[in-house]
Amino acid sequence: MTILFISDLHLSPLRPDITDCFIDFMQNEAIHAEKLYVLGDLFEFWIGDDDNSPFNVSIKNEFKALTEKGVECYFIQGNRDFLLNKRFCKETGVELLDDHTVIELDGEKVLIMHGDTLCIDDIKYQEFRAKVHKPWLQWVFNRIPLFIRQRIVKNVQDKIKEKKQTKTLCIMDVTQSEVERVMQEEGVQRLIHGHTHRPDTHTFMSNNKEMTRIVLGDWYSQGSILEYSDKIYSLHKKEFK
Ligand code: LP5
Ligand code: MN
Repeated sequence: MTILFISDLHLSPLRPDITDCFIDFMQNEAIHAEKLYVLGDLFEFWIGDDDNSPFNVSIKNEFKALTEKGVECYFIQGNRDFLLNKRFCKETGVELLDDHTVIELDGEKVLIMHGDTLCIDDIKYQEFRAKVHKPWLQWVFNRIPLFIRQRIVKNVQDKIKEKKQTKTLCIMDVTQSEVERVMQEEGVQRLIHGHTHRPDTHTFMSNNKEMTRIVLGDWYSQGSILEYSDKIYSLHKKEFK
């Protein structure tokens, strides 16, 4: 049994190297897996399920091909594709999961999430997140013509870019007390997430229990995949061709 986890690919037509690596991964690695979990930020930005650009259609086709071959695919929204929703899933056979989802692997409960909600010291981001997750705002946004949505996103992105550059790396990492709180609340000793782009495996003690937090890597300069096979987790890179 092989289960794969990926996140933070930030796919866009501007980065054909990432896209090629992703397609190679889907067609030659994921196809042999039992399940594929995408833990958010698959896309650089997802503007809405009605954006059927040739690029988006080509990515959807990769998922469709996989699910039709019997590979179960699951998706958790990231901070860049929080507008990816039911229609994408219907078109591809992918199942949308809640941001905090507990799965069971060989009898062990494992919490999976994107990871942005763990960065609670990044107060400005958390305020921004709360705003863009308001269902009424998303409802309104989804009904604005596509080309206007694209302009809005571009404007907000430009505004945010300046603000992000003033933040410290520490503020943009997870807050350890929040990690422990969430893991205790969900009753798990293993957590897998992305978002921070700092691939690693952290082990620590909390309430006299050994906890493990596995962080997935981004795909900016190579692919990054977590594989669970024969009860072993391994984080590996996939070179761009
Ligand atoms: O992904 P990464 O690592 O680059 O940065 C994230 C945080 N940034 C984001 C922003 C998104 O990438 C881009 C979003 C464009 C949104 C368009 C919105 C359209 C409206 C939709 C309505 C339903 O997620 C970054 C974190 C970093 O992770 C690490 O955790 O720090 O957060 C920021 O930089 C955000 C700023 O701190 C807050 C800026 C507030 C700007 C307010 C603009 C007005 C928004 C109005 C929304 C309606
Ligand atoms: Mn993210």
